[in-house]
Formats: sequence, C-alpha cells, structure tokens
Amino acid sequence: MNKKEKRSIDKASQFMLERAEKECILTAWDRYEAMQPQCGFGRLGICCRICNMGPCRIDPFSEEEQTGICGATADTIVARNLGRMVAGGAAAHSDHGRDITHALLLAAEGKTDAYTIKDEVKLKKLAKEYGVKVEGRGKEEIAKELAEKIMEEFGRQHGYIKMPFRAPKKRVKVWEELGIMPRGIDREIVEMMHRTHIGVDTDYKNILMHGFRTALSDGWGGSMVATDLSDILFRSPTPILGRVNLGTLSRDEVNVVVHGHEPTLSDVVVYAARDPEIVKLAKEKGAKGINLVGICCTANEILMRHGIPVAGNFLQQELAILTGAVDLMMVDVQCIMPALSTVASSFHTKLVTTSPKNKAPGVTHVEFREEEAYDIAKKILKMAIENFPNRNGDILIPEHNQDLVAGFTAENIYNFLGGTYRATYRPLNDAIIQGRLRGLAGVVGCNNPKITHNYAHVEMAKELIKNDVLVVVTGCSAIADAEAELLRPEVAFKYAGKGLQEICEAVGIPPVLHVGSCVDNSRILIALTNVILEGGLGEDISDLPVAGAAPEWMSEKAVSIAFYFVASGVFTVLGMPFPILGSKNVTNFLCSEVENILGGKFAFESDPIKAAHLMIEHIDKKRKALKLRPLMYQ
Ligand code: SF4
Ligand code: MSK
Repeated sequence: MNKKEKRSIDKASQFMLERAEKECILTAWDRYEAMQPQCGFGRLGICCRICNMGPCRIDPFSEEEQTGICGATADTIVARNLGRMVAGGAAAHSDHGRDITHALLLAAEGKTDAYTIKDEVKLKKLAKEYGVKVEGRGKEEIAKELAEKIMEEFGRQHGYIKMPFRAPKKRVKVWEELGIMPRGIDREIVEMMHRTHIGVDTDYKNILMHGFRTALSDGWGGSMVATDLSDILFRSPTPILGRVNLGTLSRDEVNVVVHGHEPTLSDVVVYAARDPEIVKLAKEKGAKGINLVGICCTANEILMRHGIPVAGNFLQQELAILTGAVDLMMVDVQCIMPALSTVASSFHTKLVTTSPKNKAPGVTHVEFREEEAYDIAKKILKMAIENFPNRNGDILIPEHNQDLVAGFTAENIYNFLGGTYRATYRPLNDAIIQGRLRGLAGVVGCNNPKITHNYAHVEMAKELIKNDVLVVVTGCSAIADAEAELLRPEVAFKYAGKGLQEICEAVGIPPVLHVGSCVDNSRILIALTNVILEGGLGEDISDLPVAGAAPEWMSEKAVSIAFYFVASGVFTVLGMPFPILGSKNVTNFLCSEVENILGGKFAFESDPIKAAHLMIEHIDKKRKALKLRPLMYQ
C-alpha cells in the first residue's frame, strides 16, 4: 500500500493527494504526521488547564494516586474534560437550531422574502405539539407563535423542553427517574461549564450523568429543532438523485463550493445560482454557467432538498481547492479547517466567510443577514464569476463522480414502506420480527487522518448490510458511503445479505439510507421511536435490535451525538476511544456500568469489521431478549 492509499481509499482523493505531494502543498494528513508523537496526557484525558494553578497532569504509570494542585483526581479531570466536549458539541448543534428558529421568525414576520414556509403540514403538526392554535390562522401567524415558543426552549427556566416527550414513554420515565430530562437547551450547556469549573463537581459519575442530560438537550432539543424547522422552511426532503465526489467540479463552469453546516444561506444560493442575471454574467465571463457543489453538511442539506452535487466530506475540503478549479468557496460554520486560507493562497480560489461567528485573518468576509439573503447570495456568486478568468496553472479535476439516492426521513419512510395510502412502519417491524432483517444500524460522523479516509465508514457499512442489517447514515459517513457507491439501490445485489436484498428490491431503496446532515441524527431518534410505536419490538429504544457507530469521529459534536444515542438506549461503537483512558473508573462507567441504568453503552474498536460484529452481537442479543424468530437466511 503506498502513501496515498494509506491516507484514503477514495480514488479521487488519492489523485488530489498526488498533486499536493508534487506541489509541496500541505494537507491535514501532512500536519497530522508532523504532529507525531501526539501528547499522551491529552490522549488519555489527564491534562487539566481549567484553572491557572495548572496546567496539571497525572502520571498514568504512577504507583500512588496523583492529583492536580487543587486535589482533582484523574477521574475528575477526565470526566470534566469529556463533559466540556459534550457541552461544546451540544452548543454547536443547538446554536445552529437557534439560527434556523430565528430565520423562521423573520420569515413569519415578513422581514425577509428569501424564505417562505414550504412544509405547511409539518408546521401545523409541530404547532399543535407546542400548543399553538392552528385553526383559522394563516401559516405566517402560526409560524410566528411557534418560532417564539421554540426560542423559549433555549432559555427555559421552568419544567422540561418539549421534544424529549416524543420518545417512548418508558424512555422518558428513565430520564425523569435519573434526573436527566433536559430543561433549557442553553441551561444544560451552561451548567456543564459551571460544574466543571475549578472547585465544583468532583464526582465523575455526577459529571457524566450531566453530560447525558446536556447531550439530550442537543439530540432531542437543539438538533431536533434544527431538523424540523429546516424542513418547514426549506422543504422536507424526499428521495432524490444526486452525484458525489470531486469529479462534480466542472472545467468550464464557475465552480462555487458551499461548506459548513447551516442551510440558511446555501439554500438561497441554490436559487440565486439559477437567476438569469447570474447565469448571463457567468457566460459573459466565458463560463458555460454556474456549478454549485457542497462539502460536509451544508452539502447534505442542499443535496437532500435540491439534488445539488456533493464534492466531498471533511477530509476532502482542502482537496477540492487543490483541483485549481474552485472559483469561490463560501463557508458558514463548523468543520471548516483554518488551513483552507493557506491552501487557497496557492491557487486563484477566493475564500469567503459569511457568519459573524466565523471570520479568518486575511479572508474576505461577506456578512450574512437573513433579511438580505438573496442579495448577499448574488453578491457572493458575482465574486465567484469575477474570479473565473483568474484561474491559473493546471486545472486537475479527478474524473470520479458517482450517482446516489439521498433524502430519506423518519416521515417519508412511512410512505416508502407502506405505500402512500397506507403509510406505516409495519412492513419494517414485520421484516425484523420475521427474521428477514436482522436489525438497524446508524453509522455517522466525521473523517479523521488517524484512520484511512472513508475506510472505516465503508467497510463497516458493507459488513453490516452483508449481515442483513439496514444501515442509516448521516454527515460525512453518508458522503463516504456515497463515494463508495453504497447509496445506489442496485448495490443491494452486490453487497447485502439475502433478507435485506429482498426488502431493497421490494421497496426500491438502497441498503444504506442517507438521512441527512449531522443535526439530522435526530431523524434516527424519531425513526426508532416510530418503530416502537408501531409495536411488536418492545417498549423502549433500548429493547430494539439496533446499534450505532461513529467509526472516524473527530468533532465535539460527535461526542454529544454519541452521548445522546447512549442516553436514548443505543449501544454505540466509536472507532477511536474518547480521551478518557487515563481513568479506569470513567472508562468502566461509560463502557459497562452505564448500560444498567440507560440500556445503552459505549465501546471503542478501531477495526471496522470487528466493530460491525460488536454491533451485530448486540443486535442478536436484543433479538433473543425479544424472542424473535431465527434469521431467515443467515
Ligand atoms: Fe490543576 Fe485543579 Fe486547576 Fe485543573 S483545576 S489546572 S487540576 S489545579
Ligand atoms: S460535517 S461534524 S466532520 S460528520 Fe457535519 Fe462531517 Fe463530522 Fe463535520
């Protein structure tokens, strides 16, 4: 295996890595190598910088129990560090949710004409859930009151937030009894920061239980808000054809790459890119038109609603610029490497930040305001067009680009499985009960140069579907599988077990279902709840033959996601451990004891095949507990 193959399994990425090497342009993989050896204290989670008496570190090989200067043990330090990671991840997702709520409010008040309410059915359903009167009222009036009520969820001071009550009754009872039912979304994050301040919570279990509460305020709170309101404002996804990989960049069109997470600007850019004035301007500059593509979750948002191509996932953001064909990359928030400006400086590529929360030294900033969204979108597109004639040097675009199907949701699965006139999860439940389908798995999360790019996502998904496990994917995992052609219905015949093949053939779906962006992991929680409500597979999510995984995770958001899945009762395997191995107690609590109280737990396994089999073993254990029939074909 050569160096490029060790870095990525994806041919398009290997092609670009070759250029990077030839032209001595550093990428995340090079910086990762230069960083070796990485700090062992940090890796084990036993370095503390929380107060200025430190930094303190605990010697993992010491015979005697060591503490920090204040007396904090390894257990406390490790739990505090992890708790703060959960808070960071929950904050990012939830702030995204807040921004979408703000956009809904502006649209309802008529303060922006860039957005209209596109899913009135979902608006009314959600309004009823929040006690907003719908009869005899216009959609804007309903949306205004709903947006205001949801805004209150962030700072709620009394009682609990609403969305966790969507979970099965038994699960809600578990959370209430454990005292981890989330209150205000912001409140849980603030409380985590408070508890982990010097001289507050030193009980590692107490800190970690609050970690679960904080994460629940993300998964069943901020992220779920982001998903539901995005559907209302930008349209609920339906299965849609798309294309993926760096080969979606075009030699003779103006290439505009949108990267980040929030759909508020990128969704408007989709419409602005079709504006006759913009297309005409592009042609006047000698281009054939505008080619809009995406990276990371902004890409997933506009893929599943508009079929806009995806140029790549997290580790491909620098590689896209390395083609020399990107005329402009517009970024919003999250997962945007600071190194982009350095890579862009080797080419003509214009990098533009758009969020007041994310500026970069020396990078053009065009501030996004919802009230002027369309004009701002056009302004950025014009900057890209102006930059098209400045292309210099070789344009090297890999050929690779694949078809895919995306746009599955907890709601449209009803129609897919049951048909438009009898929308139901019954066929899915029956397939599991009768043993045609072994169970379900959610594979999500990022890339990380510690693991060969896309390898763990793809191998894990293949192993799971081979064993008749239907896989749902989000975020960069979804993009990885798309690049390996796993999001095409016909691959069921190549890779899936016989039972899963029969289902894919009957329903016309791929064996790996793309259910959206990182905040859309909330769709998986709702789908699991719908399975419980349909009946015959237990009373709680923890009864279900399901498992989760984040095989190449890197971000704090992935930590929060993993925490809310375990808190919801799902066994969750991570491809790399949390930085907690410096505390045996914390590791044992999260990877074992916690199952007794939450029904879910964590496992760490870097080999994706072994990790898939841990998930399969767990699924089989749950099938046995439910006394389901033996599998039909395994
Ligand atoms: Fe050291 Fe305690 Fe301060 Fe952490 S909080 S840096 S362990 S003194
Ligand atoms: S973009 S959080 S690298 S999945 Fe959602 Fe990908 Fe992870 Fe960012």
